[in-house]
Amino acid sequence: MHEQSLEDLYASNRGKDRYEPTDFYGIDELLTDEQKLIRDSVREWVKRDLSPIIEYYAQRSEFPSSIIKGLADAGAFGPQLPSEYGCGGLDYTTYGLIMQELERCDSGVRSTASVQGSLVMYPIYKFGSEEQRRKYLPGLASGALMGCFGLTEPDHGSNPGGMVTNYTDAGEDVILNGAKMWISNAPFADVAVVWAKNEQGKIKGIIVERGMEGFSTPETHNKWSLRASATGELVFNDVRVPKANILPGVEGLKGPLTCLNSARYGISWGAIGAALDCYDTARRYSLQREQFGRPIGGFQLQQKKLAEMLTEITKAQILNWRLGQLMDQGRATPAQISLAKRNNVNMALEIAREARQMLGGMGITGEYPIMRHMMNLESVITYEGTHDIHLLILGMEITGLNAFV
Ligand code: TGC
Ligand code: FAD
Repeated sequence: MHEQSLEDLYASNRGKDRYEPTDFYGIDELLTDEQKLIRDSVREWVKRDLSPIIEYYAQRSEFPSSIIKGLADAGAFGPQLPSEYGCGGLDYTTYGLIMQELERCDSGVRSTASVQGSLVMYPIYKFGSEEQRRKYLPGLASGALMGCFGLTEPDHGSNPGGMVTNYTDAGEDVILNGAKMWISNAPFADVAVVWAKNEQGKIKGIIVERGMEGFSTPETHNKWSLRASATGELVFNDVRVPKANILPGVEGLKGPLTCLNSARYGISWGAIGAALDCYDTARRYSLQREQFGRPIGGFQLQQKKLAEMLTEITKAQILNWRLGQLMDQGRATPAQISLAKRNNVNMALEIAREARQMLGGMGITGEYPIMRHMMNLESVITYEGTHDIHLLILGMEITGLNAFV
């Protein structure tokens, strides 16, 4: 793929994103004016500044770093956290709507925002000291600092409690050793919220900064999914980290899992965005593409696909509207969030597969976003708890019996 300047990309692709949202059951009437205003402004930003360049960056397997400021200005970094730290001070429904609009364009870009807001800023806000909040949150909200979240290890993915990354006491500092794998934003992150065991074997969160000796972030290459998101490892070789960087407010696996509740919630909205884009693309294509002398949208088999897509999207929209209310009331349970993440991501992936078929050969090209969504969603159904892990979480909720062990 030949090099193209950002100016050329914008000049040749601006205005080509003709996405029209679908709201079959009038969910808009349940949203406040502020929620709709913010959602619409993110939608406009996506159309103007993100859509024209996303395919190019995904094909090159490169994160479009030029969008960081735009993401911050759109309020995508920590919208649900208090404004006194430079964050949005908004409700969880608005947070979800922002994630929906970002993932409508690309799951990788939503990933960058999810990690920053829910997995880096949220733990610093929730479990950090006041000094840590003031030191990091304003920079993270403005995009001056970017962060990543290190939980998964080469030998501990679904079972993060088995982690081996650890630190030992060294006076004013601790010495951190180990490695994290599959870490979104790692290659360019300025700070990493890392979960590691202390000498008592208890999991603690610790803020590691780029430049600390012995800390490196090699990039993971050859991904067929989330190509516009940078993924990497976090490697700690006797890294000396000040004790002041340990998050004082939590101990144990519930620390990272509490952050995952917020991020999984955002994903459940993001997935609807990806599904809406696939549905909208397939619907419009079906009206333009003619075979056997008429638009393929006139054939019953294609209508069945569209009708089922609309049904599943509508069910997910209603589910999420209610989940947003529960989040805002502080009543959403981890199992309720698991249900939404699991259902909505699977729904989006199935819609992407069906929509891809509706476009025939054109569906596999970068002329349309569907194949990119489909490949992205293979990661989304795996990270933040796999499809099967969320089923087991629900199974435990229903029966009270733990099927993990
Ligand atoms: P278990 O014994 O069940 O629980 C250990 C402690 O954690 C508490 N807990 C939770 N707390 C808050 N929220 C939740 N959702 C919680 N689930 C469990 C639990 O009460 C207990 O607390 P305490 O005080 O008794 O110690 O844990 P387990 O070892 O049996 O494991 C089960 C579990 C839940 C960890 C597993 O089911 C799981 O969720 N695995 C998935 C791992 C995962 O999601 N990793 C995600 C890595 S980050 C990522 O993918 C980011 S991608 C970002 C992007 O690019 O968008
Ligand atoms: P495994 O845990 O090895 O699972 C393999 C298979 O076994 C899965 O199908 C799983 O469902 C199944 N399985 C596991 N246990 C059970 C069981 N008890 N019963 C039945 N089936 C089971 N992690 C981070 O910490 N930070 C990040 O920023 C991050 N970003 C990511 C970005 C990408 C693109 C990807 C792909 C992953 C990312 N992850 C991140 C890691 C992600 O959370 C893990 O990949 C995920 O939790 C699954 O772990 P695993 O890949 O080790 O699979």
